[in-house]
Amino acid sequence: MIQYKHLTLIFFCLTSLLLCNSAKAQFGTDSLPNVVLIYTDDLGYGDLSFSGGKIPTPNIDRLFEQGLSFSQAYSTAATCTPSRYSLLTGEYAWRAKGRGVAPGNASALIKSGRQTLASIFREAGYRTAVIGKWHLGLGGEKGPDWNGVITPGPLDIGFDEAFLIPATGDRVPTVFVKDNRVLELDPNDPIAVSYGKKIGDWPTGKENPELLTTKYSHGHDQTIVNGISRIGYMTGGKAALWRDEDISDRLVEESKKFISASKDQPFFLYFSTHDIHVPRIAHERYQGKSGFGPRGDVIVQLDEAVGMLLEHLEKEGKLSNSIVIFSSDNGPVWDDGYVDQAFELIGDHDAAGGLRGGKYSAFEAGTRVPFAVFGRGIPEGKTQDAIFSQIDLLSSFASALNQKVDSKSATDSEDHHQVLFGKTDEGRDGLVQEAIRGVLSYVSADGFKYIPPSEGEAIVPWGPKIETGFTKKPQLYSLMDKKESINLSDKMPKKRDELARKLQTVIDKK
Ligand code: NG6
Ligand code: CA
Repeated sequence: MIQYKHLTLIFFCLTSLLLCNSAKAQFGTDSLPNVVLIYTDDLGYGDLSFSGGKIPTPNIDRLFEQGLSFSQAYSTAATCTPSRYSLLTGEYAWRAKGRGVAPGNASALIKSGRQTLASIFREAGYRTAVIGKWHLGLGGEKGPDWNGVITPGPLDIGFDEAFLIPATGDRVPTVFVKDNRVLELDPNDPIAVSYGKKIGDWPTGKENPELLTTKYSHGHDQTIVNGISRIGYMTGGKAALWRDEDISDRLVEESKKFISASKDQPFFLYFSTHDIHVPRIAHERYQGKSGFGPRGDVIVQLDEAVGMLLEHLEKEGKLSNSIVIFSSDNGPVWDDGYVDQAFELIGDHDAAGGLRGGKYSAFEAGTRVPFAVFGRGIPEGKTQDAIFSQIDLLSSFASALNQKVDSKSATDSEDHHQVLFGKTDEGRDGLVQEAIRGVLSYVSADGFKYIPPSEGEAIVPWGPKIETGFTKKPQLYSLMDKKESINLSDKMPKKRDELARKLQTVIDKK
């Protein structure tokens, strides 16, 4: 006689089989594809030669030309930390305070054990890694212990491996963190970091400008490392300091190692580049190569890095079984704190690709970013015109992998895997963009954009000469008007009110 426990076992086996098979069915064959998410920093909608940029980016263009290129994909915010927070958690960062651009000694913003894009992959049987810029805080309430075990961090939210730039290249400490320790730290030379008072006796940009090889334009006048003054003070950890010129190569090398080590398991790699954030210090072999100054040179470097990754995937026989996603965390910026002539040398290269604003802004260039999906099962050479938000990667991959989404934490992530994989152009109804000062706008699928009245300054007040999009009047634009030049708010009050209501509904969502 079959006993109850046998029945349970049979039932369990059958459901696992079904679940497993349907995960495979979503991807079309019987092995799961590797997924590489290339997440760049401050790369604009028009920065690739694919989209009209003047600096050749043949390797990245390949992803757009031979994959599915999105005309209207968005990061959730016009700065880094909130975009990355939403990308990984599926929750809009503005739902709680303290998720703006994080200082270099911030504590971990994503709670241990929380479901993330990475944990979805891990649960589905993938090896997972983050290699590159983190900028989501590390360590407990007191912040990271740079001389000990740095936890919590990425290893506590779904990543098996981590090789990190803890915050940004322009924030101390300028060291890599491997898994949960500072790499190559000499215990006899401990690191100390401060985001308040000066500590240690290392020179600063403010006191010793004659020591600078790259000058600052605003902010960035604190501890000098490698001839560049940074945000924040540090001392110690000499053996662990990076050389800015080598960052890109190092991240590629670490990624290659991770890819090669993935033998019998599919992998998810979150490859989070330092380029093209400031300070824009390309390796010597790229310096002066673009003809557009340091900003152009790091675009060339970024393109080469992507080329090296693709080549390695190919060499390892893994490219045909991989999906590669390419995007950026926010729009372009020119002078972001260092004198590198980004404005002066821009020539006819339009980094914003005809959109208004840039990084920090409520206008489209703040969050409408390059986005392509390439590889196994993805239509070749097609354009996706549906609106798409990076916040949906979590639910979309969860769906494709038959993983359950914790809707209590990933409150804002919707399953649009059919849009992501180019099977339909029926996407979201609308999405919310976050500019600086927490100003939220709403983009609707029918091609309109609403920016509510706000008090903030019309131009970013601390240096980058970028329009914020803030005025005391409500603004409504048709997105056919690429430059957001004609405010339709008075002409189309019904539409304006409809979008204002929709925005409020998202804000009020519990
Ligand atoms: C700003 C920095 C800017 C950049 C930005 C974060 C100053 C004056 N400006 O505060 O240089 O680091 O933060 O950029 O300090 S992000 O892409 O990581 O969001
Ligand atoms: Ca950024």
